[in-house]
Amino acid sequence: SAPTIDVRSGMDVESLKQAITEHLFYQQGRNIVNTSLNDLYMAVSHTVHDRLLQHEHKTMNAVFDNNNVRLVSYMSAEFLMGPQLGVNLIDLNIMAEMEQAVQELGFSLNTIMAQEEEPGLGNGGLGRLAACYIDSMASQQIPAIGYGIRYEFGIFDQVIRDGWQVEITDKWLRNGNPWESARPELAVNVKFGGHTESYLDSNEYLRYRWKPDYMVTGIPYDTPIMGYKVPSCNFLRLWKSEAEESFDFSSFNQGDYYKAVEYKVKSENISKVLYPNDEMLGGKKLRLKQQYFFVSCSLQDMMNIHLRFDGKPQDFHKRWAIQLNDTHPSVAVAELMRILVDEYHVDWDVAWHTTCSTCSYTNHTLLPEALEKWPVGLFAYLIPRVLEIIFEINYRFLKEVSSRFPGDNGKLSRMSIIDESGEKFVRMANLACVGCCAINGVAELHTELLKQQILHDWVEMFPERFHNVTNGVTPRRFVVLSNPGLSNLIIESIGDKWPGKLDELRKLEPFADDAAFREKFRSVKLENKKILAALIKERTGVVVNPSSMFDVQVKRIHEYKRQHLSVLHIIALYLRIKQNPDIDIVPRTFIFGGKAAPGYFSAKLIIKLINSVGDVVNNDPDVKDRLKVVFFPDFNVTNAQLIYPAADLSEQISTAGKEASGTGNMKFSMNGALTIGTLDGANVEIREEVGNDNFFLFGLTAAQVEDAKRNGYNPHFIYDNNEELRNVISMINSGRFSNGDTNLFKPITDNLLWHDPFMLMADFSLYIACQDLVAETWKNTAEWNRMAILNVARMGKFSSDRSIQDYCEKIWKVKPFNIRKA
Ligand code: 26V
Repeated sequence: SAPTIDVRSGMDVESLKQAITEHLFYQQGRNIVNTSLNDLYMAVSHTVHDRLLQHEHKTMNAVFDNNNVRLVSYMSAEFLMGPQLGVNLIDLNIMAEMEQAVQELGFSLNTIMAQEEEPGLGNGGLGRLAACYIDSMASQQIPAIGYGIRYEFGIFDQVIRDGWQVEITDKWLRNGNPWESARPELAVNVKFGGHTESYLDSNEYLRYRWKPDYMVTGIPYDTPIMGYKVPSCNFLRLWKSEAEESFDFSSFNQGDYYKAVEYKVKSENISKVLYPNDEMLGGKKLRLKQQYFFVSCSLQDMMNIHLRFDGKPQDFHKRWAIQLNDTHPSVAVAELMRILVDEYHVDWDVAWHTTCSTCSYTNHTLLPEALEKWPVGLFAYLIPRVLEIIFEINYRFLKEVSSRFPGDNGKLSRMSIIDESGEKFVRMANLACVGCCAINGVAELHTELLKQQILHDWVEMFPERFHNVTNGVTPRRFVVLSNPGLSNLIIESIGDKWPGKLDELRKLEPFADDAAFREKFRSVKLENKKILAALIKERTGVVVNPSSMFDVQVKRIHEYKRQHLSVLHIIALYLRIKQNPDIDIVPRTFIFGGKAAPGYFSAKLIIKLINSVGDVVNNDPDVKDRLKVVFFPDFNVTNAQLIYPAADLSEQISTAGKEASGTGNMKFSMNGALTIGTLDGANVEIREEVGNDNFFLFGLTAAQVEDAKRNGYNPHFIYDNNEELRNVISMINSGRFSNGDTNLFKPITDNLLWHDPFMLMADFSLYIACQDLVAETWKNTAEWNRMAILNVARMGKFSSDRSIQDYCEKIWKVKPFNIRKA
């Protein structure tokens, strides 16, 4: 019998076609023959969104029917989501049906997917991790809400002009967003400014209330987050700030129209723009407002949900586990206390137990300059009642410290939430450590260094709070969606269970020794490289050879990540060619990508250096196209999905001890790139998993880096004693890459010779030697592909599903909730 068409939830081709056609007409006012690409994208996405809502609705009903379920609240100032259409088709398992439906309507699904403007609501690793984790929570059937900010402008778009980075506003909402639903009925208000006063309640208890200067309304916008081939669907709830309705009314009535408008602008500014936060934000008032705004909105929303279950306010921790993604939301500790104590009149000690039992904190960096602190004065001005609560938390906490460690004043001043060494600051990491029952690092090495270095005092005080949860990435987006060629090859060989159970990939190991499989694997990689080569041509004009080795470093530009170490290697190879034009050298295409914080001068100069070296090397006839250097502009999730699958060599070359984990390293390896890397972050564990023989290791260890610094590291001495290094640096200083300008790159070379805080000089010769080994290995295609296949086969540990299972067991104490069985 003919299938019955169901335009809202049917998963067959006919239903999808009908749904697309109806959305196109009734939502976009178009029909198939006169549609624009964006209207079509909107119609297809609304069709998918309908189906997600069905699952979301069922999931929420099942959860609200069950009084014993503990929910996870993943609080993050950033969610770097990437495009939504493709992953949702994979999660719903209707990619093939949608492809056919769209084709029968006369279009191509790839073109439609390429129309999506990604929500770039994050800077890099931290924000992308949050996106992978909400994907995995849904796939693991953990009831969870991701809470954050609906920035009107996400991370800036990068264009390259004359080799320099130029930032362009990210107007990601300009063509509409079919994935979100505003929920104005769930709006909440957030207080700012003013003063506090005490009063006696009806039981004669001393209470405090906050008389704010003004209030801002938070409107939640929900995006469904579908699990992979399971019925569970969670959501991401992002807050948009608006003027509180009743507030401007009074000033308007008094005729002060401009003041009312000014207040409206001030309110809406809070969720206007994402800070490109690899730069110091000390004192950025708006950033603190953003943090308090989204934390307060989220906690009020969570309390409303808790009360809907008939929960008592002090039992909040039984309903909710909060994960604080870095210290950006750590004001939650004080805000939850304020809500419990001031608004629900819970006793301080009971409220403190509730708060500590609810919250956990993930640290994402060891760099001391990245530790957040806010001037006390700013806190007092913006959120006076919250500051009073922090003082009270601190007073009680320091009493505890001095009774545990009598007479240790150093410890007292280091652990105090308030930094009183000069101008007073609120230390956000200390607030998080005091008020969270669990604290974790993001890779084994990172957690160890955290315990030895910046959080040492806290380990002595609360050893039981410390955990490691090694990061992971979602194989749905970064393998199944990004690399269909590889996915299909794996499915042909070991079946299709692996995307939801990545340890299954181990079954690929025997295929590493199968010449026919290796050949198919090689040809998949080559096809991916051809696609990227075409895109490189389109975006940069540079023609690259798909059969050359694609040597890739894509990530934020930062001195500790050492993009410039790779540049020194490129120049060394260029010099070898110039000295001996007939030299036998492995053809390589060096591909860089990444954004620099707009105020980070050195990072922007590194981008200019990469482009300048590229201009010379790419156009020198002596090179005979054996080396190409490309800076791929505007590295984002969309571009990343085309770059990882095309990489042969993954550069993970940060100074040991500086990269907390890295997650790009995992995406490369899962897509069959070999890694050249230091013993830093998750590289250590990746190498452990894939095997030492299948990983190109070089460089000082974190301990050696520290030792060298202690013993008076002298970069110039290394330079004096290494001829190749001297020639490389001289070539830069000669103006060869800067049209004779000998000053342009001086800030970089001077820094390397006289300071070199990230020890490029110390690692240079080890890196070059290791790269020579990489080149030797590349010449043996069978061996290279064998190693690459073993990398893919052994990456199971780095699925974000495993990370989420670790959080559930070690930290949240929550179990999967099967909505079919509920
Ligand atoms: C912030 C700042 C601000 C001040 C100037 C220097 C600086 C450097 C880095 C940062 C970012 C810190 C937070 C962060 O994004 N960490 C990243 O988190 C990823 C997910 O856990 C992890 O894989 C990366 O290694 C880590 O850098």
